[in-house]
Amino acid sequence: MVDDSPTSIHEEFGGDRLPPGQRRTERFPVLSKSGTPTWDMETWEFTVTGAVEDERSYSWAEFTDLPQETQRQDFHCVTGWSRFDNEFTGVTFPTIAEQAGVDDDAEHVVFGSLDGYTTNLPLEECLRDEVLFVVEFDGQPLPSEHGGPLRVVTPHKYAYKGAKWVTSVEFLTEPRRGYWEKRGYSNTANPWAEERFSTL
Ligand SMILES: Nc1nc2c(c(=O)[nH]1)N[C@H]1C(S)=C(S)[C@@H](COP(=O)(O)O)O[C@H]1N2
Ligand SMILES: [Mo]
Repeated sequence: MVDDSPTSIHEEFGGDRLPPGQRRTERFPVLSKSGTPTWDMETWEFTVTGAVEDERSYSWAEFTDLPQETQRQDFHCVTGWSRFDNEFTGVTFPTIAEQAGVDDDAEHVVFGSLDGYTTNLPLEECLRDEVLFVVEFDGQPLPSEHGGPLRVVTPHKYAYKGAKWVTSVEFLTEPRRGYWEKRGYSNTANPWAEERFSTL
């Protein structure tokens, strides 16, 4: 079942569906800091660590056994393009958090990827059903250039908050910046406030 309603996220942020300074594209550009990495599905592993009751790791078979849902989401890249109505299927962040049992003092999350990329968000901004660990795009396995086998999407943030080729989630009691957040991009990344660059 496809949930057709999540395009109302912009209303929560008090803006138009197309955030300020963005232009709409029908294409799906690829943005990767260092190309598409390689991996072996036999040894591929997804780990959940840090401020949780149960640190865990999942094989691909274990991960894809988790409950999945399909959502229609918009995608906003900080370089200025937006792509509407992407059909993503995957496991919600709250499902992963619930499985691990997040500690009361956890406040922050860092995602890690096969290409060495990292990105960070406050825990409360991850505990939303539309923060999705995506395994399928338009009903097909997620293409590797777009982060397959597994990526995160964050329709309430610029897309650099969604790690492609994600293999780790670390829960933290203190904030820590990721790859672009250390290099001058906004830590908060709200598209409707045009938070593109860091002001600190
Ligand atoms: N692991 C990883 N994730 C990443 C990136 C990356 O270089 N490596 N680029 C980010 C950026 S800047 C954007 S805009 C989106 C691009 O996703 P796409 O290539 O599917 O359009 O992925 C984000 N996630
Ligand atoms: Mo980006």
